[in-house]
Amino acid sequence: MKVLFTTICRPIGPKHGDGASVGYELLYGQVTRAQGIFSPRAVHHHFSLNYIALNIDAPSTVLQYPSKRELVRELRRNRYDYVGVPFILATFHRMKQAVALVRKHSPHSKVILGGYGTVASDEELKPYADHICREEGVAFMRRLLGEPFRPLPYEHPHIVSTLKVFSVPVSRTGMIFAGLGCANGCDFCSTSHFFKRRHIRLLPTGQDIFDVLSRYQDKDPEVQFTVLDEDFLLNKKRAMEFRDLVLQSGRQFNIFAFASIRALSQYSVSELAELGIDGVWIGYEGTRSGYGKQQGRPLDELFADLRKHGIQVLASMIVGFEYQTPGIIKQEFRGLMRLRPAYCQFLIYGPTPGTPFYERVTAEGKLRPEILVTREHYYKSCTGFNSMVVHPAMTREQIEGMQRWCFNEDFQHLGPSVFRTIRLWMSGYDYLTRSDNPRLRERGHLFGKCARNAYLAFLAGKLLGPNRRARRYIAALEKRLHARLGKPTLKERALSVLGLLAALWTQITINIDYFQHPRLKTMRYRWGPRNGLMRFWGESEEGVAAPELRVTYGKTRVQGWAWMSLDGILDGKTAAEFCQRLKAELAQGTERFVLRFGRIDRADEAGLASVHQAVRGAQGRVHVLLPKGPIPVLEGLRSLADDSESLKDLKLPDQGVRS
Ligand code: B12
Ligand code: SF4
Repeated sequence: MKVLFTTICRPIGPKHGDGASVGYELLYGQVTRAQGIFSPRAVHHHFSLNYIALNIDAPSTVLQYPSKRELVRELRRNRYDYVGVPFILATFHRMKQAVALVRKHSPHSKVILGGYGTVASDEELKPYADHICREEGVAFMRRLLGEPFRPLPYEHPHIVSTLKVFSVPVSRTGMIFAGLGCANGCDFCSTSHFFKRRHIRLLPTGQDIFDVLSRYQDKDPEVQFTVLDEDFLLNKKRAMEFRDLVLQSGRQFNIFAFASIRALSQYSVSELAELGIDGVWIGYEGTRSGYGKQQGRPLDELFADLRKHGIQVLASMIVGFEYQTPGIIKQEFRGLMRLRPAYCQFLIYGPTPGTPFYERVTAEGKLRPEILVTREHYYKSCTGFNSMVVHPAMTREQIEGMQRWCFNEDFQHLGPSVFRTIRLWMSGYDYLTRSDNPRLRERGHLFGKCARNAYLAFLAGKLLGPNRRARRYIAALEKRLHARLGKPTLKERALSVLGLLAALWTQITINIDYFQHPRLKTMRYRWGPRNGLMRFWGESEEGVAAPELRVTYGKTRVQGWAWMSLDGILDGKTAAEFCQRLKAELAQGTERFVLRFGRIDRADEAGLASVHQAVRGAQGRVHVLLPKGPIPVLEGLRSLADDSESLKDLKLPDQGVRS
């Protein structure tokens, strides 16, 4: 049984017939969209596909943004039993194209549709789908493929996206999947109602979160994090458990997360900084929107406190609430500007099927008739950039115009977000380096380091900033940095000239639509060893190395001894499975076991703890044999090692039965 997961095909975007904001990037498409060359940029994959592929047993392939030709090539090259396609409403028409290619070039494959686009009705989706997933995808796929139930937490994929400023890579972000859905149930929210206002904790405990972040950081000490979980900090018990582990470990994380005012108000901002939070996405929405999540600390106080600690805020505001008029929107916008967020997003209050807002406006017959010409046209408009509901005070043009005005004014008024961020680093540096708390002082110095690394952006900012005021502000900020962190070296001066050239080059690439589309990324899971051809095509091995523990098992002829050899990756899940098996063997009456550890590439605390528990629980029947010499990953098992003479004399074969 083989499974292919593929995203919709590139190229996508307004120039290719999609909605104005549709693309591969979050910031550039939906947040800093008015900031042109100053927008930080990062391509985002459809992460759900890697997440699911890693957690099913069947061999699978993930294609991220293939062209039509590349998808057809993959369909022809391998015989897939199932093809999974994720989509959202705005890409419904793209899903149809991808499915048509599957039907034509791999007619025997069963098509599975998943993602938030499946809020569309069965009637609409049935022509394209053999199966529809409207729930958490791993459990669904395992059920569909007849694989046994797997409890949470699942294996976590290693997905890093690179952030670029002026086309130059500046940081790497590890994506963390901590939860799905949200209990807050705001009336317009697709994800909350998709999961029926339940919060599914993909990483149920603070320990689970800590383990995943640590694994990323062990591979790349500089990596930063984005946690995908709708209101990450609402579950205080989990967050505080995570914080305790962070403090004990002495690690410093930099985490961007989604958090409501209500959730944030449960903590002091110092606690948030200790936990590693350096950015939060807050729904500012509107001053009279009245959502429960907006209850908590007064906004001006909370935002000022966050700024002082160097924590960036991405604030999202809604345009098109019934109580709003252009005047009220401007008032609310000015209130938002006073809070000085690093980033702003402005979306139009839009009805998505499955939400209470949709139910209400359809019942009241308020969907704009021109949007409803065809169902597909309506879906294509579900981007947050189209006015879809008849408004008591504003026309469609007015609402969409106000949204554009907000994006532009934000840029003109507060300047490029990259410089707002540098300013926050400076505030964090100034405030935290004076703290009594050594952890926070260390954090302050890290912010100082980030600000110093940003020297190269200033020349471009001073020359190309959006207006005189912004350019003067950038120049003043630069002076402040030089005074606090030191004058630029000759190398830094030279680099800032290169920064300017990179900014100009970025403008050219945008103008001629060059380098604006990602290349295909292919990942294979449980596919067997990569061959030269696969490497030639640039396929990634990440998935092939899915955590697994290889176990060889045999029985010696000497007095009922049995042995098991272990190689590979000893993490919580694989160790738990292995220990179950060991227990079963012991229950069958085998007298004594030798557990021989071979080449263990990685072990985590949960894995080591399971082995400890199993060995201790076996009451002397399991003897542990570790490789000679210091093996850092296995140090946690040192206390179990058995160096007795009887084991040394035991002749264990090199080869065993591969299981
Ligand atoms: C990352 C992200 C992006 C990225 C990546 C593209 C993508 N669609 O994933 C980028 C930045 C490119 C993006 C763009 C857009 N996005 Co977006 N995006 C998200 C975001 C923030 C996270 C999704 C994610 O990766 N979660 C983590 C994974 C593990 O969870 P998951 O996706 O829910 O997947 C689980 C299940 O849903 C299910 N599942 C999902 N897909 C599949 C597929 C199969 C085959 C199966 C079996 C199961 C399955 O299994 C998974 C594991 O349990 C969500 C909001 C959110 N918090 O979820 C919005 C969201 C999906 N985006 C949305 C929108 C509207 C857009 C844009 C149209 C915005 C715009 N104005 O242009 C564009 C469209 C462009 C595009 N390429 O799709 C909406 C969709 C609403 C809807 N009902 O249609 C959401 C829900 C935001 C919102 N709250 O409104 N987005
Ligand atoms: S708090 Fe955010 S994620 Fe939760 S329901 Fe409201 S809008 Fe949706």
